[in-house]
Amino acid sequence: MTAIIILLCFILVSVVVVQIGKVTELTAQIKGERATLKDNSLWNAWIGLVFLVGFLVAVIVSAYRMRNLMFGYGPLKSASEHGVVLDSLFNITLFFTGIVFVLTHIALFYFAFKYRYKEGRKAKFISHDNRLEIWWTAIPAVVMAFLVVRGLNAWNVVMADVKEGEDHIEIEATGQQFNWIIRYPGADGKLGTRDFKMTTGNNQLGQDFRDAKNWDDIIPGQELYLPVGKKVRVRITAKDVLHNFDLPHFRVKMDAVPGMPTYFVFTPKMTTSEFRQELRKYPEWNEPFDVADPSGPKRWEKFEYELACAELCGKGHYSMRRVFRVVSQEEYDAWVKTQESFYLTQIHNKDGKEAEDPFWDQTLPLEAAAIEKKLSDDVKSAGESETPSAKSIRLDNIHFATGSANLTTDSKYELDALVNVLTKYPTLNISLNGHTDNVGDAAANLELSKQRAASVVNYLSTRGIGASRLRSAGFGDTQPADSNEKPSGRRKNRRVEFNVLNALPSDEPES
Ligand SMILES: [Cu+2]
Repeated sequence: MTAIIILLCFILVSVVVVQIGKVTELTAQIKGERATLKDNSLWNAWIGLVFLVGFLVAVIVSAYRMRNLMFGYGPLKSASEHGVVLDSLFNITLFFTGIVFVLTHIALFYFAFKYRYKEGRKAKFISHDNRLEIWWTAIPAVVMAFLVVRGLNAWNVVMADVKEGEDHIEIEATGQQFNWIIRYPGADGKLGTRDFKMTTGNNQLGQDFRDAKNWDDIIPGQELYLPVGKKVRVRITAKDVLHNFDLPHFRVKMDAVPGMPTYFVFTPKMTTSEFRQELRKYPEWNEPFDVADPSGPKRWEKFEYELACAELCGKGHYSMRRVFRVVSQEEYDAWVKTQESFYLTQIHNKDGKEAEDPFWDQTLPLEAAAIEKKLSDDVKSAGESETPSAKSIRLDNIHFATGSANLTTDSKYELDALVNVLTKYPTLNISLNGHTDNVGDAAANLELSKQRAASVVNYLSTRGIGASRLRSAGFGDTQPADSNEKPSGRRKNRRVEFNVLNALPSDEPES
């Protein structure tokens, strides 16, 4: 319906324009060409002047009214250190182009007015004027040189990379249709290497897990944090098409180019809550965030620093929005502690990820602390529990050479953790139980499971745990924990468990 009305209006306006044209032609014929031309040019000249004034006033008024929406003005001051340099660069450019903008418009309409048609006036043609040529080449050249030099200076300040050994954090942003994969370096402060040939459905970034720097790398969920006052270097890449890493409040904007890593270094100088307090001073930010809920939170309370993709990379482009929260160093450290390593939680020794895991069925040194914590917690709850199943604790990180009772070297992390737990609870007595899968001869399996349990007991004894506290038993394939049909089930069945034999006194030390 609306479309039909718009179409009708369009047709009617066209008819009116054609009719006005016809009437003008007729009057011209009646009054004579010359007189009409004179009338028309006087009208045009005055309309031009009125337009000039109206236009310039509108430009100034709208810029003034919209100033709080413009970066660098009102509340939207730069939240990063280098942003101030860029904002001043924009201001200086705006100053010079503003002068040119106003002057050329005045000249354009003023000359149209001054040199409107007058009877008997002849046009004067200047074929060449050296003085004019020099002026209108020299002035823009000087202004341009000034702007370009300032721009180059700003570029050198803004794009300066971190120096060798300079304190900073490096994160990585990989653009893909349609989200940003953000990677943090974990406790070692270093991002692991990537190889695009290693990209799989499970390993989206193609992280090379043979590189120990990858082991603790974090790929956080929706929430991203940065510490205030700390230099951040963002490594920027793309997996498919051009994207653009844009943090407007920090004046950070850089293309993410497939096959060509780029970077941006910036230092956030205002936390999210400080920026909110700044916005709070402006009435438009005190309006309700949700118009349907006038008593709900105000706009300033819901403000977040946004990461956008500033490249039209496809139809889901808008959905690449992410939020960065800038907080104090302490809050940032606390957040990092809650984040788990992508490799350890998603790939390492996880069912079905064997192809991606170069350390399959092995335990890594950085797992030791978590293993000990889990063992200690399990023993504590086993000591408190009455149910027999809770008394049995599986040792996930103890491995043997195939078909033998020889412990692999990486088993020491969990064995040492067990030694520490047994030392922590001096009254704790345990029984170690070996189990196998059902591959091969049952009698041989039974024997192997006994030897394996004994080999764990042997290790614990050599580390100073009294023999009276330890028992061992083997059950072969008689007590499977899972089906023996699949490799993953058989893997679960090959195991050493221990049973907590006595209740722990309630005055045992807290962890
Ligand atoms: Cu994009």
